[in-house]
Amino acid sequence: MVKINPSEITPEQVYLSRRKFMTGMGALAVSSLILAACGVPQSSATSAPAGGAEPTAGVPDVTLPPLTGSSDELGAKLTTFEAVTNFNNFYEFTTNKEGVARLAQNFQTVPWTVAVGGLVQKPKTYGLEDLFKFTQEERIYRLRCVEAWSMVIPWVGFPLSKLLNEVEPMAQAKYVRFETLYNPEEMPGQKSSGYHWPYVEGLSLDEAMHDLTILATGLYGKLLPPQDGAPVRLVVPWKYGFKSIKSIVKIDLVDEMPISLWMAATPREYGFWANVNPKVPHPRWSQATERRIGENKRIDTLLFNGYTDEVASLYPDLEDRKWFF
Ligand SMILES: Nc1nc2c(c(=O)[nH]1)N[C@H]1C(S)=C(S)[C@@H](COP(=O)(O)O)O[C@H]1N2
Ligand SMILES: [Mo]
Repeated sequence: MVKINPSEITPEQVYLSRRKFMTGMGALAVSSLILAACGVPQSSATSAPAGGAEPTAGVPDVTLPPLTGSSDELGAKLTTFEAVTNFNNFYEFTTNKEGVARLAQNFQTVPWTVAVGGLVQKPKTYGLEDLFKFTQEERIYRLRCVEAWSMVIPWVGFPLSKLLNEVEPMAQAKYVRFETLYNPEEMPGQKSSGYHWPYVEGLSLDEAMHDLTILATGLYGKLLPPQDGAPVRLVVPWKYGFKSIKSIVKIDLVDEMPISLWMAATPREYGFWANVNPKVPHPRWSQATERRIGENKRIDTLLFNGYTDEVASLYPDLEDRKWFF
């Protein structure tokens, strides 16, 4: 088992102890969450209190897989937990990457629901406890931001395909549309009129069903901190980071290509597909190289962010620029 320094759990303790529901069963379930996040086996903390109170809605009782890896499959070492949780893009809070963690620290992510609907046979609203019924696994992925920096992040989550199979997409469903929470009271960036809130992203159904596409619930063996998209966010490692939408409340199966927040804001710069390609520059800068956060040297950007073997079959004609921007 990985040894975890007590100071490392502080962010979750702070973030969880603030929850307004922390009374009765809620408090018990949350303390078991903290134990789970520390990789400590759960025992009495999970048992129901005398009196048979109803479990507080939305409070998951989970054991996350502890961190096992130290590098990606190409040998690149993990970006530090410190950097992954203090250098963020989450425009709902601020466009200042170093300021997101502080502004997001009170963000209420429990209870939470994700409404899955549209062109499906069995629409379902998932509470957190439902999301944690899917087996949670560690996935170490490169995250390549369109701004030409990157990280190597040990996510915890599960393939989106498992959830989509449960709701049974209809034959007419061709795309999946994702939406972030809209709540300007908690997310001050949403008071700015510069963007069409809420944040929206989309994938083709084939992309959404690909095994590399996950819904992440944690990183570094712990629950996601708010700044990284708690309680559940998408991770699509072969696309630019902006596709990996955070703090999802709605997933719809649709027949037309969704218009993402970035397509609506700057269509000339941000297309739907947004697959990483070093040879297709952003209109304002090159995508040939990137800076790994925590390192000084620039490294070459890889086609599909290094996942070509896994995903090339999704894109029949790789010479077609439409896949990239
Ligand atoms: N809702 C929402 N999701 C979002 C963003 C955002 O501003 N809002 N930023 C995106 C961008 S540009 C990137 S690079 C990644 C950053 O994820 P991280 O902060 O966890 O590294 O989140 C993506 N998901
Ligand atoms: Mo990004």
